[in-house]
Amino acid sequence: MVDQQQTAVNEKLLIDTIEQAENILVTTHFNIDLDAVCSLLLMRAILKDCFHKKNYKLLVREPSYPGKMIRGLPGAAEIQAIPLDTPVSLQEYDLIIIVDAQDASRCTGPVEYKKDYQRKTIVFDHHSPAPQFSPLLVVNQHLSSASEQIFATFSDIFPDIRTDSTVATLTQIGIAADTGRFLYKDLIRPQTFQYMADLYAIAPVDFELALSRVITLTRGGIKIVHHMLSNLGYGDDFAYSWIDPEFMKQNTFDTQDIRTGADFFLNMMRNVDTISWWFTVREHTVKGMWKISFRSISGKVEVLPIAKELGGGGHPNAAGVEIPAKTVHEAVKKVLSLVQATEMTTDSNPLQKSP
Ligand SMILES: [Mn+2]
Repeated sequence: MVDQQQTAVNEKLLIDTIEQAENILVTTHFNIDLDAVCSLLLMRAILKDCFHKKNYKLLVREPSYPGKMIRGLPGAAEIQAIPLDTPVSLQEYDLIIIVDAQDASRCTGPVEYKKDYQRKTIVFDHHSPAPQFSPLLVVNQHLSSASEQIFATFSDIFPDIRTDSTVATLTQIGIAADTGRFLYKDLIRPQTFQYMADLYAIAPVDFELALSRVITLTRGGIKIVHHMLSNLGYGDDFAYSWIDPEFMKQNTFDTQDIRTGADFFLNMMRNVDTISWWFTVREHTVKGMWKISFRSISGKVEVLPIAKELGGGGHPNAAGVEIPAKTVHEAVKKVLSLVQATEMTTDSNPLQKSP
């Protein structure tokens, strides 16, 4: 965030810890996105080229191998996808690097993340920090993306990576993906564009092609969008919708259908009439839990406070939370009643305010 104070990175601790580590695990949140993938692969490039490490593992918690999203990215073949319910032993690693997530709860699934593991964990992130998690080191200057954070940190320490085409490609894609192609002002600083200009000169990325990995809507996804449109409801300046589990049972969707459909719907609402913010509800992989996603147009209202109120987190204009409820309708009602009780705060930038 632009106005957030930038904390200096403890470079000595970072370098010493990585140098001393023999077995390194690099992991990220479930439901991986392009920033998470690019961050993983940036860490791979840095561990190999700058630290000459051979014993590292890149792990994502996904039910199926996220082939399409990662295909063609340098190093992608080394990413291992392990289903959520498969145990992973964290004991064998002497360093765990978490990228693009605040804490281990979004990375390790049901596997218990013991307290001692926090002391051998380094986090590279750009979300608001999780207060209950205290790793050895958190590198988070609230930049546009975890990819930008990793590049910013290591290009300071190892200037040579600024001219590396693998690093240039991954950093640009991670930044472009997480800023929604530079749409979200809270995430972007002049330095972000400076990096983009310098890195584009090293390796020009075809952004339409690179981002088509994530914004493509599958045919199943279109059915989900259609369903969500039929459930659309409105408040005074907001809209909401949900995915009915009954509808899911009547159809056969894969994870890509659900992800691309739900994301497409969330992005589409940005362009609807006088809507300032919106939320969607869908079933979580954990039974009885519901995934609430909030979005708002920057300069109008912030949705982070309401997500926090429910126990979640994220960014001012893009936040989320998982809540327990018996039915999807109960989950929607829970959010709606909280909305009535909460005054939505307005962003501070007057130039962006709606008339
Ligand atoms: Mn990210």
